[in-house]
Amino acid sequence: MKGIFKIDGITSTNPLAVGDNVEIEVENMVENSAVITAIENRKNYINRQSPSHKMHHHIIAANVDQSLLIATLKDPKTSQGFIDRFLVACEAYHVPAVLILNKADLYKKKEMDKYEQWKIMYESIGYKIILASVKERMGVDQINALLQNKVTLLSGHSGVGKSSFINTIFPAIQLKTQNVSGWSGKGLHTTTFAEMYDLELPGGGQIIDTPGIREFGLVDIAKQELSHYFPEMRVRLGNCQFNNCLHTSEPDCAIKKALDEGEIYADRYISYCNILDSIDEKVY
Ligand SMILES: Nc1nc2c(ncn2[C@@H]2O[C@H](COP(=O)(O)OP(=O)(O)OP(=O)(O)O)[C@@H](O)[C@H]2O)c(=O)[nH]1
Ligand SMILES: [Mg+2]
Ligand SMILES: [Zn+2]
Repeated sequence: MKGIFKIDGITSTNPLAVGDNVEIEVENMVENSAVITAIENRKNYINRQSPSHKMHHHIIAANVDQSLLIATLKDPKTSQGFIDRFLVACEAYHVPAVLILNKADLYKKKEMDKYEQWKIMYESIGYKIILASVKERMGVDQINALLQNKVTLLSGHSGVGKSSFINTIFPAIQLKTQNVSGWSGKGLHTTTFAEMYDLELPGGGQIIDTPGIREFGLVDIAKQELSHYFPEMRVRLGNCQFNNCLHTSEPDCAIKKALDEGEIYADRYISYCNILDSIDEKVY
């Protein structure tokens, strides 16, 4: 890369991200080397707080058509809080999201009950949720069908099977994967950088494998905006008495009313409150 790029005026730990379209200048024909001279404007991107510098952003990927969040209910366990944070980021950046619950082969009654509960809840909000076992090739064709002609971002904790999924649909790639037995909770972080692969599908398409993420630190979302990124709240916002309602203790709040009437799931509302509490309002 030539010089320093400042994109969208944000401080990013990686100015160039997977999925970026760039202009290059060939430097040396013999060595086949080139320098990146410009990054084209992004259609969208997904970013999160850099785990090492809270003030910096890390762009996970740019120019994506959809994101698949791979979650697991066992080895490792993905919490609803993590899922909801990820969904909020996807809503904020206008990236359609699909939930995959992988490792179904390991699920017993407890996990299956949770899946059934999540299925009803997330589908009522408008998110597709697919039960899968990459190991047993269950759900894989259904996921594959979503990938045609699209740029898809794969995300999730370390060890949930992101790279294994790509290996299953595209045996020619054979990415490194690692057993999670003796799981420490921290993850093995087998994949260390994001990489895009062309899919051998009739309609084309690309898939981006990413390193596992432990926490999803949201950036650039103000408290006032947050409910816009919960689809079930977004449709009801016009009915709150105050247009700056945070839906916590204000009178005549349409969200609290929907919650009381069972039209908004308590677990989603809890996620909302937790995220709301975690947003530090920037002081200008
Ligand atoms: N039982 C079971 N194990 C699976 C399944 N899918 C993947 N695994 C195993 O889970 C372990 C971790 O898989 P990876 O594909 O390396 O996970 P990853 O999400 O790419 O992890 P990072 O690269 O660290 O982010 C491997 O041992 C896989 O064989 C599944 O459906 N069932
Ligand atoms: Mg991996
Ligand atoms: Zn309200």
